[in-house]
Amino acid sequence: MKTGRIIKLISGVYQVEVDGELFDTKPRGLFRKKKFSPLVGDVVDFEVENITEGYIHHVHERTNALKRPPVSNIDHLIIVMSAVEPEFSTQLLDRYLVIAHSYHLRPRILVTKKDLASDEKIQQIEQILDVYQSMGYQTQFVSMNDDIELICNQWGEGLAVLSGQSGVGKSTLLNQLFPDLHIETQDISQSLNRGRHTTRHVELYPRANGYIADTPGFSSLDFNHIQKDEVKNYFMEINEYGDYCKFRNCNHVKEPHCNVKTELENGNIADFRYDHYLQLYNEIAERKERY
Ligand SMILES: Nc1nc2c(ncn2[C@@H]2O[C@H](COP(=O)(O)OP(=O)(O)O)[C@@H](O)[C@H]2O)c(=O)[nH]1
Ligand SMILES: [Mg+2]
Ligand SMILES: [Zn+2]
Repeated sequence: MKTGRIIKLISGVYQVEVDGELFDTKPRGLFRKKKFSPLVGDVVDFEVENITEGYIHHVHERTNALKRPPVSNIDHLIIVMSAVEPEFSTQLLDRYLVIAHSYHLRPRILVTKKDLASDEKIQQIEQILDVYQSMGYQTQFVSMNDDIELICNQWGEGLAVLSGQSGVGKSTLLNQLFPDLHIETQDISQSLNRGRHTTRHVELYPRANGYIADTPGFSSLDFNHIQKDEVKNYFMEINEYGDYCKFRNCNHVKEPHCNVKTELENGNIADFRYDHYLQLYNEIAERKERY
């Protein structure tokens, strides 16, 4: 028996890496009966059949698992946003952050295409990133010609997953790290009109201190698993200031003696953050009424 990590799935075959060696493995029939499927990212025990093949017997307990994209045991979720093309949006960023926190992932923020942004735009984004840093997020603002390896080494050990809208430069980043891969990148015009046919497979690539994965991102920014009363927990500063509200279950909307409202007035919570919180809270509250 050997133990390794699933790095990709192609037509029912799980490729498992063990210290640089690759094995094509299949789950035993038992898994199919239990309707349990291994995920890319899983650590598995498998029985070696021959020099390159094997059967998966056991999947180790996961620290986390995403359905879309299907990947498990993520150590660093890198939310990739571009400065321009597509335009940087704190609204979109906040939605990615909420999803990440809802899966108990601690995200980092990486902004690309600094080289394409005007000085004014750069300054504006840097100010916004300061706001996120003050909440405790690690942020990076990069250009194509920066030392990507250095940037990626700051992420620490383990599996780093790049997630973000299409066209922000995820594949470009991977190509810079692994010039031999020739991962397909897209023109902006193409990526924005992308059909539903695009394969959404996840693949892990080894990096200096772990793995890195390119993913299509959380495909639909789906909030169905989140209840309206949970949203406040996924805005880090609102969550912290909310501890001092009069009511423990305060949603910081119209409740009296709300500390979040006080801190908003004092300028300790950015207006745009509170606005995005309220928007999402209301969207989810309305969604519930339809049931
Ligand atoms: N100028 C510039 N272009 C970039 C940068 N990063 C990505 N691009 C371009 O943006 C387009 C989309 O990139 P791609 O890697 O396919 O994005 P993905 O959909 O996130 O994988 C491509 O045409 C890239 O060449 C960058 O930092 N600077
Ligand atoms: Mg891509
Ligand atoms: Zn409150």
